[in-house]
Amino acid sequence: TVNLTIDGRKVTVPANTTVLEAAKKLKIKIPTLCYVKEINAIGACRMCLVEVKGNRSLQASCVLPVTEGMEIKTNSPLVRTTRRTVLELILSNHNRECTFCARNSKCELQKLAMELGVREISFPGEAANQPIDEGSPALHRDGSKCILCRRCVAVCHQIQTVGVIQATERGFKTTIEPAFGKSLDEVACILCGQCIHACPVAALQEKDDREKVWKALSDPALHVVVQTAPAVRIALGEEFGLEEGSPVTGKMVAALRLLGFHRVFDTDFAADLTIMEEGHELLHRLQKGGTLPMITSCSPGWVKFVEHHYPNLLPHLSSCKSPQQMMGAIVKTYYAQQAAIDPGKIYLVSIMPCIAKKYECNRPEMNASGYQDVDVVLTTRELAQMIRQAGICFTDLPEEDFDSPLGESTGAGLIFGASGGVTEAALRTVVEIVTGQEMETLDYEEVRGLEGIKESTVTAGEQQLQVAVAHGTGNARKLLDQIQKGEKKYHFIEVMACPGGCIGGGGQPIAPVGFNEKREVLLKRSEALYQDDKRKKIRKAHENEMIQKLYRDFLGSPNSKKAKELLHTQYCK
Ligand code: HC1
Ligand code: SF4
Repeated sequence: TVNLTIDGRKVTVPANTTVLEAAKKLKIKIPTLCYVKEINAIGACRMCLVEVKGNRSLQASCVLPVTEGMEIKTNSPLVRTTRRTVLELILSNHNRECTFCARNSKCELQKLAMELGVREISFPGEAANQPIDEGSPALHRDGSKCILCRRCVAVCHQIQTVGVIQATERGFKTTIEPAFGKSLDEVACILCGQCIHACPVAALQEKDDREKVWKALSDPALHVVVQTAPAVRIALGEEFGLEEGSPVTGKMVAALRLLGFHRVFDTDFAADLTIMEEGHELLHRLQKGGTLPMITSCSPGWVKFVEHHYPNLLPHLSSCKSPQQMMGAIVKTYYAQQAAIDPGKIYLVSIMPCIAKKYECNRPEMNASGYQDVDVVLTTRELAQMIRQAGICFTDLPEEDFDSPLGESTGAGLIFGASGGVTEAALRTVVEIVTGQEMETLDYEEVRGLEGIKESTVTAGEQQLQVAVAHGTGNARKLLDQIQKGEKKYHFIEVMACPGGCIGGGGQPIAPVGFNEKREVLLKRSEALYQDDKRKKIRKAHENEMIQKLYRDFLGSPNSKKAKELLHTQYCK
């Protein structure tokens, strides 16, 4: 251990600790912008400067290791003036349209300017002319707001191992962008949106689609239907000041009705349907010697990752569409028939925790109903914005239920939102089909939690099923590489592109940066899903009566010709 003094207080920390982390132990807050523990300790923004006794220049505390007897000052006149100057320099080159910025009141730069008491900027200077990139189907990248902290670069390279953004040029011309100044749609970006969560400002955002939805809602010719993903209901409350992991399902449904949606359906229903299709697909592959392991296909960022980076593994992906797209195909066929509504007049909006869903709904093959199956996707954040805009007092709303029939769901569909949930939901159905017996326990603890790669062996009759779960494409890459080298053999693999699964999706309320802090939030959100699952009367997809009715009245059986046409898809290299 090492003993040092910070602001006159003694502290003992393990060797290799940085001064920044040592100060945290004393609850002394040193401001940072570029720092993310473990993945981005680069001392680039200089906000964390401190005075070190015996040293003439100030040092960046995020990269300064502690030494025995060190004496640090974090709040001396020199530190205060210098930090303010550094912040003013950053601000002088930042597009300061705070009043109408998407991150207004949730911006780390704005907060720091407030905390350090900046009232004017002494360097009006010339602002670098940074471009706006609107080429991406789901992301909006505004270089004029970028503060060059490189947190997005760290996440894209190190956590997601996609690596499509980096610093180009030098000095005043430095820009964070894809190579050769390309647009994000010209490189292999998977649209996971994890860079949005990393960004302290609003240089990265989802494409704003709210106006399309307002327009549809005020069009008397349209029947406007909405579906909500499993992970939205346990995060939306955060946008209204509720604690992380507060389930707000009933209030969310009430808010959607107040916004004017004619029907409020639940993507959980479609997740149950996915289990029926995907479970039978797995059984078929097991029995007929099909391609194994079968890998889940409901996360569009993950599908895009395989298409770009592992095209030879595409036959492993389940041919099932994602629940969001299955819902689209069912709304514009079955529901349209039942409700006697022209499917051409149905406008289907999805509320998703995901950025890549905006791209998925526009994939050209996603029109099995004869229409675009899902018309537009809003993120959890965009929905919250619409609720605020409509003047709805969210926390005071009563609890309301989803509409029938496509609002009926089970615990299986619900837990899709957390990493491991699809696997657990699939096992609850597949094992029962194979054994023909009710299972004793429905909880597969081994596939829950935030471990990067989870494995389990499950007995299904005579068969031992080897399953694996990965979340975040960096973890998935490790798993795929082991499979390609023949080091690992599995029957079923679940991958979600975002760390934590959909609960950590790029469209969710902005969570704190730093992996421990974020981990806490993800754990609370997933706990909320598992608690809700426990409370559900029905927890197995095949026991969903509305799903049974859908097969009886419309689809026939799982993987029938009609089900294949409407609910399955193919991928492109
Ligand atoms: Fe997901 Fe899914 S779980 S992909 O994370 O399979 O977005 O929540 O809606 O489609 O159900 C997202 C969540 C979501 C689909 C389902
Ligand atoms: Fe990288 Fe994902 Fe951001 Fe694309 S969306 S730049 S893949 S982090």
